[in-house]
Amino acid sequence: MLNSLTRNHIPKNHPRAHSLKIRSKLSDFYDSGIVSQYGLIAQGRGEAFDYILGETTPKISLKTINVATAHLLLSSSVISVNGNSAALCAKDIIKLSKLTNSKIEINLFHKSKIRASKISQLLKKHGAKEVYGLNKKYLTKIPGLKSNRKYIDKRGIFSSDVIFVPLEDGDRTEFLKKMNKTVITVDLNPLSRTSMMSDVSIVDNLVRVLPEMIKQSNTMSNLSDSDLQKLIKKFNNKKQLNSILRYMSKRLIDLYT
Ligand code: PTJ
Repeated sequence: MLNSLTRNHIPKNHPRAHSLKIRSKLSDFYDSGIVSQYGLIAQGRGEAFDYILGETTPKISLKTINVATAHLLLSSSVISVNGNSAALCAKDIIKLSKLTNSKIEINLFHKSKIRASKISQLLKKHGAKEVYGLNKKYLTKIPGLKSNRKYIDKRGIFSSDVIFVPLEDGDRTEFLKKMNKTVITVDLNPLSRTSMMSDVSIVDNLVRVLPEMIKQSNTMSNLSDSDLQKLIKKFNNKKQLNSILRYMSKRLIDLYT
């Protein structure tokens, strides 16, 4: 209630109005039990990096988004959802999953049955038919991973080739790679363990990435499998990460001088 009031009182011409609205939205979803308290901290961490990016999608990231979309269109894929990604982008997650025929699975770091069920309800409200990761009967573990992210669904992440991980920092990517998965991540921090370990690291804000992936999925749906494969083959993630780091460093210097 208080948060909705705050949102209504953000002046339209406030220089940080958009960012404040997103903060307020996340705070509302914290109140309703979708986002964990740590999710609010993660948002602040992301904001700092987004500030350096200039709060727009750099051209470099557009290319990475293109390759990520090619992967989703080409292979059996799952979109992994946590509290923050559900709160920020539930509608777009469903749209993208439909366009790319990807499954949706809830995977939480701060594990909570109630929160998982609320996230599932939110996703279903936006049109998700099936949400994996909730039914204990189908859960198995990522070998070697200690955190709660180890629980994965046999029908979802366990049996899919490409795992799309929006917004997390941790060791899951490394262990998914040990399972021979192709991992696509979205993380504003190019130096996070997740960004460093994944096959396709999108360094950008999830709220901009998903609409772009939806747009690209529509335009790329006519491409043949071999065209999609060519895009993937040409891509070098390490080079992309270096370019984005250089881009961010230059922005910092330009802002200073
Ligand atoms: O819902 P749960 O329990 O699974 O918890 C989810 C969070 C996000 C709280 C959990 O995964 C966590 O603690 O994440 P970290 O370690 O804080 O990492 C979050 C990463 O996401 C950081 O590197 C942030 O820079 C980045 N980030 C935050 N917001 C965004 C983002 N990246 C892209 N888009 C964003 N909007």
